[in-house]
Amino acid sequence: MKFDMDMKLAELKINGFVLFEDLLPVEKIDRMCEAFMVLLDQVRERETEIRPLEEGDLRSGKGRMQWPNRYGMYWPLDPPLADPQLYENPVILDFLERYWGTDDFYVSCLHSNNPYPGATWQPWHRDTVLLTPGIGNPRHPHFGVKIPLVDTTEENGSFEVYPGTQYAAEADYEGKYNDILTQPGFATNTRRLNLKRGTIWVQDPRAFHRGTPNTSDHARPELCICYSLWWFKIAGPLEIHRESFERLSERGKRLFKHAILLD
Ligand SMILES: O=C(O)CCC(=O)C(=O)O
Repeated sequence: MKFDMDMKLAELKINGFVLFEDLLPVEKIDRMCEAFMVLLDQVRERETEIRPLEEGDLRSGKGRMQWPNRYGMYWPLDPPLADPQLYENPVILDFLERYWGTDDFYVSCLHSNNPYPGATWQPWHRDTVLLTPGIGNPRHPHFGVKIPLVDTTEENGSFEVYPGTQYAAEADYEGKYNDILTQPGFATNTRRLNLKRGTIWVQDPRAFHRGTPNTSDHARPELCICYSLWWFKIAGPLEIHRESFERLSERGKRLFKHAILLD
């Protein structure tokens, strides 16, 4: 599969997100979705109240309700999700290497965002603190690589992003973006990411975004693999099973070098 990488880099730098369509076979995604939904449904049955942190065992679903009918879950690097086409995808690794100018980066989370029917609007937010107040930093050290497990639509709660806002760096606005953007008459220019499964997309976590209502009859599961430059640390744990680590390629082992190994 050929992509114009210079153009893709420009899209990420200018828009704060970039899509790589038809990167994964749909049949593979469907198999992953089936296995993933078993865990996610267990989390949904168990977690009936909003919680601040994911709870539970990776093998039976480590997750939480984060917003009404919207669940976050860490996923295990076990078959069929332990697939190098996800975490060691040559197109995505090549892309990140070009963006950062180094291959010294690692996987810092295996998480997922999953609105079920009944999920409502999230507030506009960014997923990171402002590292450089007053300066739109041209190189962010951390990205979310996202893999929708179903086609995402206006009905099932496709992701909404406000392109270009990754460079907004006004310290006084930080934490107040939802209030600012939802004022009557405030001019916005936003985009819904209605995606075919098989797409992998890269999200600059600084760009303003929000989850949208799921009015369909099915969940909208989406995997997130975080990649961080060697010096950047995030708060959440990255846990994988020791046998999953041992099955990894040399590159895979370098990518997961900071993972906590569970016996
Ligand atoms: O995946 C989505 O629809 C939005 C998720 C999100 O932005 C979040 O939970 O912080």
